[in-house]
Amino acid sequence: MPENARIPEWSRDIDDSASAAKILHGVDGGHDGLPASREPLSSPPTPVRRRQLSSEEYVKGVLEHDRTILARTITLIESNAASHITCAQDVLKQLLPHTGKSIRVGITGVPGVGKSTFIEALGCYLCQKGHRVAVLTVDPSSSLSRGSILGDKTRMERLARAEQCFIRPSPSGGTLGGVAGKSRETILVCEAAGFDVILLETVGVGQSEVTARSMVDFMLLLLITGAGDELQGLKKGVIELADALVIHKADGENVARAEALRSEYSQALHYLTPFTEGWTPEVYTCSSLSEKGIPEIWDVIQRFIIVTTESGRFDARRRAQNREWLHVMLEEALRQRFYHHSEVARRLPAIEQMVLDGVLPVTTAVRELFSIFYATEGRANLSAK
Ligand SMILES: Nc1nc2c(ncn2[C@@H]2O[C@H](COP(=O)(O)OP(=O)(O)OP(=O)(O)O)[C@@H](O)[C@H]2O)c(=O)[nH]1
Ligand SMILES: [Mg+2]
Repeated sequence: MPENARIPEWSRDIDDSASAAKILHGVDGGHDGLPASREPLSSPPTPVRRRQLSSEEYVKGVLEHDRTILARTITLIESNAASHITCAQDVLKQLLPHTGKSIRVGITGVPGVGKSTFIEALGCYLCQKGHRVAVLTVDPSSSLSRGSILGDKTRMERLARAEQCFIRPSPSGGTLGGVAGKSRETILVCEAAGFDVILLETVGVGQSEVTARSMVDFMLLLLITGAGDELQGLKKGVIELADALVIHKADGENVARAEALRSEYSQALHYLTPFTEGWTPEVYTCSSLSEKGIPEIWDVIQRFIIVTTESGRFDARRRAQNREWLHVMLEEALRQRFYHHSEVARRLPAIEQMVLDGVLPVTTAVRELFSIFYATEGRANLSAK
């Protein structure tokens, strides 16, 4: 048995105190509809120390489709330790010319709508067709829903075993550029490793689908019957983010209800503004259990890619997404720098109190804080020269 063979490929191999990916203890049972286990789950494995690779070794491994090195590269990218950031940026820079050649698909919907099961069905179908599929999750809430790794590994059991598939649980925790910053870079690394379809699962209950939308080419919204719009968190804006709607779990006794809901949403779509210019979203039904409707959804995605590539929308969107990413990262960096500035942090509570007591106007408080920031920033810059 090769060394570390029993260690999952997503486990951390470097000092992870600064890592964005936190591996949580499993839950004892009852999670996610799974039966309670009699045996308590064992403690997480002791982190293994492996030799840190050079940036050339990371790049070579990824380009040669080495799954272990791919996983280690993502771990490196998720780390916020200064020494790792330098190496990660070097690796990314070298990988950049090999990225961008995949179809990036976002899958969203409320918890329990069947996103993971759908990804398993679509992913297996794509692997059979010869595609290489990477599955990532953008789920800022995953630190709260303990055990999501366990849940997804169980939902995607068949896909997880497929040679042409790579599943990566999401990082959690506030980091520079947030979870999204890391997910975007993870997409790039997976593309460089030859994955031509990226499936991004995100829970559709808030900001996360907006974030996911800014990373993908095509967005799929899963819906189920009997949940009611309110339950599905379906504000007009969420539906408007989607390039296609799917009434999921259209099997057994649910087929007729799913069909009725499909025509209801088809009507509703007439009143909404499509997210992608030149593309009219439609509503489909499918079942991941029976796999009925899965190939048709892939056909829709392919048609979308052809239509938007011909119109130039595809490239324009990717460019706009990169611009947005740059500015999101810049804003985050500025914010971090400001709030972590020692003098600002020291003086902020008193100034805040004066605002609360009504003795200092907010605009004056902002100006004062900025002059504190600039005064010492300037000195720091001068002394660095
Ligand atoms: N009948 C039927 N049940 C399904 C189908 N797909 C998923 N389910 C069931 O729906 C439940 C939730 O499935 P998941 O795939 O975990 O849902 P999810 O949207 O990923 O959930 P979260 O990750 O918690 O947000 C499971 O019990 C599945 O077995 C389907 O096509 N038909
Ligand atoms: Mg899921």
